[in-house]
Amino acid sequence: MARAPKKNYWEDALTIEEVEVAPPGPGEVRVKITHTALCHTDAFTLSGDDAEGKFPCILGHEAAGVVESIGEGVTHVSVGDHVIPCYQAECFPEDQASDHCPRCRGYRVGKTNLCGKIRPFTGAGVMKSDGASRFTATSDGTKLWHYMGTSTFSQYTVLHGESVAKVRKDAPLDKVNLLGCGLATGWGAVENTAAVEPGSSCAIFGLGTVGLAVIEACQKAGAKRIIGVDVDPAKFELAAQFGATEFINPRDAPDTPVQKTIVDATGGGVDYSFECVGSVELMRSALECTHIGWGQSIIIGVAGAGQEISTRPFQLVTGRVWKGTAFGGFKSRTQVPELVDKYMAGEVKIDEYITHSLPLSQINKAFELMHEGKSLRCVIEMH
Ligand code: NAD
Ligand code: AHE
Ligand code: ZN
Repeated sequence: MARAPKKNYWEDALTIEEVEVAPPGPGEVRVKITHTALCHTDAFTLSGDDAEGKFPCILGHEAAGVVESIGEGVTHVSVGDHVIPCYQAECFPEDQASDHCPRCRGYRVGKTNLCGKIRPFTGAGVMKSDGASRFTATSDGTKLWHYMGTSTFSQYTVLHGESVAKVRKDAPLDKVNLLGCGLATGWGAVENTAAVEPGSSCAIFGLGTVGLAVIEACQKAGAKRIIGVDVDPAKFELAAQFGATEFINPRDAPDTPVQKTIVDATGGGVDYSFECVGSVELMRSALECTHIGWGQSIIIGVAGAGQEISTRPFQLVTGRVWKGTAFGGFKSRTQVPELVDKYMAGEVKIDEYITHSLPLSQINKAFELMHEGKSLRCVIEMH
């Protein structure tokens, strides 16, 4: 449990406490979480940088598990189904048919994967049916906020039905949990948001799990040059295994802006760049290292409350495009099961992103490893 924000999130990150998890309300699903991983966003929120962070709460959003019980009206999953919680919910066809919310029109025609039905409630840390939390700390009766509509750092959690993707039972839950965030995001940023074409040049800023997933997808898309940028050179060897063709450590040339280094090395700039760190300064570099006239830069990293991006408008006037992506543009409930199929068919990597596996009792160790840059994904065994 995250009782309060901590700037130094890696120092005794969470308390491990007994929590009462209420039965699912109408349209809700209670899930036994078998495995969850840490994503950088959990640390970001714990650090207090998240404008939407609410405490005390139960963090976690990259998980898999088994349906334990369902609330009234739930028909798309049954007890015993294997599922992946999805922080980007996806409403049901009947919602879209009736223009349930102002976003439905764009959602139906594929202009966005951001479903507006559940998002206000996941942002507020409560369930839609009654505006309340399902978590209570046993020790002192404190109500705990939900996080991202998932709260997977709990052995049981309650989800909106719209946030529950049913997956095939032969898929290993200790692997496919990574599809709940980082991998889907990186792959989708390349395939859906940028739509990288064969022969392209790409620069990836930040070679953590998300950045490596971007590299994997760039290689699959046929990109010819894949430039990995990181301040930790230990990441370069790994990035090469995922498909990066060359590397830049901005600290090697502290007096030269990294965008200049890339523009010079590529005869004018890359076709596509991806920011996978969450630094507004790097977001500017990522935009400005793309080619005049057509370069596209995709923001994936999440920046702290109050921070803003800037560039000379001339960068955009002259044809560069700034885009962002949430969950890689995938519609979650329907497309996550397709990603599971791809993994089972050997078309995408997952195992290679899992560097550590720890029991729930050692979850704070996972935050330390992340802070030290020693892990990609650390999977927590929840039972
Ligand atoms: P991570 O901690 O595993 O990786 C971050 C990488 O960035 C590390 O390799 C680190 O060495 C590198 N780095 C740090 N500062 C740098 C700098 N100044 N220049 C170059 N490299 C630098 O994180 P992750 O889990 O891969 O997540 C990456 C970012 O993506 C985070 O901001 C996270 O919150 C965000 N995210 C966004 C979405 C989305 O849907 N938009 C989904 C998942 C994660
Ligand atoms: N709450 C933050 C923004 C956090 C954010 O942008 N989250 C990403 C997912 S990070 C997953 O690891 C996202 O998908 N955002 C879109 C959404 O609907 O949440 C803030 O700045 O307030
Ligand atoms: Zn995440």
